[in-house]
Amino acid sequence: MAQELTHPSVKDGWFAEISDTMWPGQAMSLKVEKILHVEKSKYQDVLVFKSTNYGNVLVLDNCIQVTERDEFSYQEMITHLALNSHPNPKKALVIGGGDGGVLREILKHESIEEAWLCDIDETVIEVSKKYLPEMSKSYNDPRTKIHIGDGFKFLAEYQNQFDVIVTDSSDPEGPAESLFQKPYFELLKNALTEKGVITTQAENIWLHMDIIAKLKQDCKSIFPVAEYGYTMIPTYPSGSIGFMVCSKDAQADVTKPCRFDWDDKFVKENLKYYNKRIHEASFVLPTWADERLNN
Ligand code: SPM
Repeated sequence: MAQELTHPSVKDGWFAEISDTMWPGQAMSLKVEKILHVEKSKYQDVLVFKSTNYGNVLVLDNCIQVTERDEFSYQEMITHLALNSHPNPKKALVIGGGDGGVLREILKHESIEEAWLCDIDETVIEVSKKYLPEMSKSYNDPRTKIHIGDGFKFLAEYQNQFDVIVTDSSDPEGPAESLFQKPYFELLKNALTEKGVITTQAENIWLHMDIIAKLKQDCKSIFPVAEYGYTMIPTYPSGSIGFMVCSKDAQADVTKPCRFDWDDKFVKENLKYYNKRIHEASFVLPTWADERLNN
């Protein structure tokens, strides 16, 4: 009989997400039904487990990346806030995002001719294909192009190429730290076409205001338009996560969709979180956060 898998973050049938630096003194716990996969990839610790109430869960370096139950909130918002802020996106790129969820969302836009994904860790892609089939289904789409490698290096080779770039990174400690710094945003800008738009995951207002304020300041010094919006998601620390949305077009107002090509039937069948009203509402911040970020 195969031996049951174990992992140091799972004790007495519960997974606990502990980080003394990113969310000190608090931890998200999920009840584990079965550990499905444990691996040290070339870059990180990879864990997949079946939870009792949130479906399959992908954890990298002890941080929850996605659960099958609430992933749509993050993937739809990080993608459609950017794509619907561009007048006619044809070529899009995801940096990170190996689970395939952002790719799936990009391909919901009919105008998209090519959707590129650059992730450094092939193991994440392979594990997602096996345990997160609904997220990774777009790897079979003929418009998808995959590059395994470092996002920073990949971007440096492209100029004026992509209409939209989504950075679906992990948190700014360890390997993803450089993806929160100014030189990375310079590269993003150079890789964009004339009216290009980017989004990047931008952490939580309750926990990471200093990181977000610095990010916004840096983005503002590079892009004429940079706005912070957020979404609700129960399994990320403190229940929400933000996005920085930037445009190269000084006339763009990314807080409102500049187009919305889907009819009601498409929305009902394909979108569970994003809609026109939530696009606008996601940029309305609580007073204390608004004062810090927008004044
Ligand atoms: N495609 C989804 C991948 C998620 N990318 C990482 C988001 C990081 C969120 N920070 C908090 C993570 C702690 N659970």
